[in-house]
Amino acid sequence: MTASTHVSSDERIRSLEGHARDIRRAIVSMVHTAQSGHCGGSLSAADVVSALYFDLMNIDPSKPRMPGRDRFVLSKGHACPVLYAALALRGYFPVEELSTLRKNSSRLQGHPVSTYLPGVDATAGSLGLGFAQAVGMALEGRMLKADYHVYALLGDGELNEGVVWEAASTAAKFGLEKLVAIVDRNNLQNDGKADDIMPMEPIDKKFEAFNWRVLTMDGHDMAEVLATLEASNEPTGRPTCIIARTVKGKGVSFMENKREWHGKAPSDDEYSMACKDLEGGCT
Ligand SMILES: Cc1ncc(C[n+]2csc(CCOP(=O)(O)OP(=O)(O)O)c2C)c(N)n1
Ligand SMILES: [Mg+2]
Repeated sequence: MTASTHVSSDERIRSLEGHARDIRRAIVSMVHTAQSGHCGGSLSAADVVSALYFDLMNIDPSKPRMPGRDRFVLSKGHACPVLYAALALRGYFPVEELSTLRKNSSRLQGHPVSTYLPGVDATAGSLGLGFAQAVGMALEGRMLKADYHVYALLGDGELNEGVVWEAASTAAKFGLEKLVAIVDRNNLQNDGKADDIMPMEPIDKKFEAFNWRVLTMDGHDMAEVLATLEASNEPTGRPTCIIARTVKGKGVSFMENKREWHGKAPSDDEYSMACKDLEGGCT
């Protein structure tokens, strides 16, 4: 990481690692039940989402629209299993409802819809547009002199979208220092390696050239995740981009770094194998 704050206690870290494991189990379980959905990019984001929802964000599941709450925008909306899992486990809605993923009339559609489910701050799925909404939320916060932070999680393939860079310019122009963009740098998108489809490096230099502060972290090292997210809240007059180095499919050995697990559901046998990998079994 390129900035440091205090070192978190072991207890705090172990607890968040436990929540991340629960989130991963719920992801694989709901996609298996639905026989449809996105495991890879959900699993790569589980540690970051655990740290935000179970520690850092100022939120209250009993008041999902609390005006001063921190906002989380899952701009890579296809990875909604990670968001649904975190929201259910955090108490926004019953965990049993996770089994309705992608079913007709369910509140848990294949991409998140803010008017359907408490806790979903932005409707997203068309890549790039969630991030633009996050910039708008942070601009509103600045105009209202509010204290809340806006965290937007983007995929590395998502960075191909031109609107990302329009939104990044806007955020820098208005000095949106409470905006934190987290890039899930898992090196894959749906059709192959992110850098083969459209090379985006140097991502850090690109954001810096757009007048953002840039931090980097190992997105699966909870101590580093916590310290970097905390550092992102230091006021600098500029928005912050965190590049999280991650592994697509993290936690399920046969899904890790495999393009085909971008949007595929596990069979019954594969589900059993995944449960063995995810210590403690699946529900
Ligand atoms: C505007 C737009 N174009 C194309 C798609 C189809 N699509 C869904 S996921 C995806 C790949 C995303 O890759 P990445 O951002 O790296 O996500 P992750 O690896 O975290 O799953 C694409 C192209 C989309 N959802 N929106
Ligand atoms: Mg990716």
